[in-house]
Amino acid sequence: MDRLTLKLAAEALLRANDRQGCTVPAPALYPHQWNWDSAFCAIGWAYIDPRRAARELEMLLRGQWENGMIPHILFNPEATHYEPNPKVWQIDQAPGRPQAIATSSITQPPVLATAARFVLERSGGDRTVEEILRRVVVAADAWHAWFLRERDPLQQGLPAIVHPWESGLDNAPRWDAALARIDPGEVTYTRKDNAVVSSEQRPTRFDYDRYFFLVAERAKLSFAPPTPSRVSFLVQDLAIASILCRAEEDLHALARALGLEVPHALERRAKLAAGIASLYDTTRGYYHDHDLVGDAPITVEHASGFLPLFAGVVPLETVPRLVARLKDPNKFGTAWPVPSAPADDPQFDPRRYWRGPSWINVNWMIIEGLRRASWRDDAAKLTDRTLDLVSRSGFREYFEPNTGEGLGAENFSWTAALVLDLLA
Ligand code: 9WN
Repeated sequence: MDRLTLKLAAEALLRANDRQGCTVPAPALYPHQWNWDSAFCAIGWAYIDPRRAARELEMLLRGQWENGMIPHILFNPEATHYEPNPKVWQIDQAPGRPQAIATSSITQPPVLATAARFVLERSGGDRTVEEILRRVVVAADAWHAWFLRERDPLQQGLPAIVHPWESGLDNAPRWDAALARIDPGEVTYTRKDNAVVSSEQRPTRFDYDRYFFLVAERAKLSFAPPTPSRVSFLVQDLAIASILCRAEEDLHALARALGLEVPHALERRAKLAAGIASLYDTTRGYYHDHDLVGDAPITVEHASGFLPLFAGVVPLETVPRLVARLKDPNKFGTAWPVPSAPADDPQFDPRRYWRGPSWINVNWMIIEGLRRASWRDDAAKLTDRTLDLVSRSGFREYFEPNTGEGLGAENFSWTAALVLDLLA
């Protein structure tokens, strides 16, 4: 596909996946509204129709809980081909849940404010867009505050996740040891994903047993803020910290541009930046996560380790070390970039979801991070290679990093949306 055909096809895909203002990630596999997917989609929509882009973000606000959390899934009652379905989340008794829409009880990486700033900057002063984004500022401010109020039990500027699904990078090897500690017992559940995508490309039964166990645990604990002694899984997630840190900066800029105040955004950003700095391992030369239940660093490497670049918090002297890992053929320098796990990791599985395949949203955040760090040539090369990958294999969910083969769902929305930005 040449670049113009790619652009037209990406636009057509977003239109085809539009469900009255929200873009489903992939109609056959994911028929609801997902949190960070919508933010990435808004970035693509900004090139087609900024009002539609703003609407995508506004649709996410329908799911906000009273405590500020914006959940990872907002359910479409007409779609029944995804599990877990709304009942499994048992949120009917949850304090402060939204009344008008069923949602999951967990969150996802907060890309919302970053996407909103992006949309504003491409909206040409459109009043309707500005009006919607003012509401987004208020909602994002409450959500960001929630992360540091309810999800940072040790007050270290490091938000913790209670479920691998919250990371958005679900079955990344970095969660294996923390999950292995959990004995889920007999969990009964239905899976529908394996009917759409080959099971060798999806999380395993080991993962799903624990995913469903942890969903039930949230309800059992009345959705209370987690502490390491009360929950089975609680991990300080470097990627969330990085994305949130970046989002605070974007929220601050967005609010100012709209004549609003978000007095705590930069303060929160500083706390997060300090938290992220504490996760850099000078001996190994990369950033990592921290397991709060096991009280130990998680030294398993992952592409998420580059996201402090996206936050713009990597010290100048550390950037070359990260870039060297990105280019090393034994680590992240595979034929088709960027593998989610390093090629020399014993857990590296080039066809299985977040354990090896390349994902376009991760590439996009790394490209943005490299640009920020003024590594323009590498950012440009990664952009070209990413576009070549999609031109060759289509708008797939993820890609085999050695062969470039498209894997996972077809017609995947954020792949199309972010291609529109990479082409611009
Ligand atoms: C669970 C929708 C979502 C993405 C996640 C991706 C995948 C869901 C699943 O799909 O997760 O949330 O059922 O596997 O891992 O990042 O938001 O595209």
